[in-house]
Amino acid sequence: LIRIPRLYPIVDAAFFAAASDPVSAMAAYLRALLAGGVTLVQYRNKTGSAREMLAQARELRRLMWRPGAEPQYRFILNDRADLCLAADCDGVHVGQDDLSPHAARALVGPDRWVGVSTHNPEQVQVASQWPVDYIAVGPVFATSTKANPDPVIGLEGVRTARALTSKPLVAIGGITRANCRSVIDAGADSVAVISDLINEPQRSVQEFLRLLT
Ligand code: TZP
Ligand code: MG
Repeated sequence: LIRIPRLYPIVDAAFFAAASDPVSAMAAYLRALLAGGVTLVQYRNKTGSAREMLAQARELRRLMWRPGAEPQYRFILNDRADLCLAADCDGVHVGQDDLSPHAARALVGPDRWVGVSTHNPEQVQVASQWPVDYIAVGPVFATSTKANPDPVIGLEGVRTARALTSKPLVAIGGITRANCRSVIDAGADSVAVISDLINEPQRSVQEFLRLLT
């Protein structure tokens, strides 16, 4: 069983698309997250080409490179196990429509992390039997970050998921500094956050970490 940090920020390329140099903007953002104390990050890009995604992942991955650091720093790629290998990331996060966790595991090997998104108790139960390092559940609260989100599961959905698996549980969707404590108290091991870190990333990370530890 892995040990997962309490805060799991996601760098979503969509929030940086309007910048004159999106890669530099994302790099500055990632540096600020790291300065705040983050050790686990996911890179998400729902619109870029594979080529673009690989180039950006490589660039950001470099900033997470902390050999020998304890706890280990990990850079996880959303959706694409193939690009996870190509950019030598530390893991891949797959959804219900990406490569199956089994196929992702076969590609990335035993040491990298494989995470999976689930949206209801049945999916949690099934994922619990899969070769994944953690299970994400959500959306916990309403979110405008994800296109066509599944129905909100609420804190009750987190409690239900907790009862169904002993794997590390990551909660996602609409999680903010105002509600993150309740999500951990409902049984999540970690909270994945996109929008509530965007303004003042370093300071926001520090506030999250203070609330969650
Ligand atoms: N999956 C479920 S909700 C979500 C994803 C990727 C978006 C989370 O973003 P935010 O801004 O933290 O609600
Ligand atoms: Mg996906």
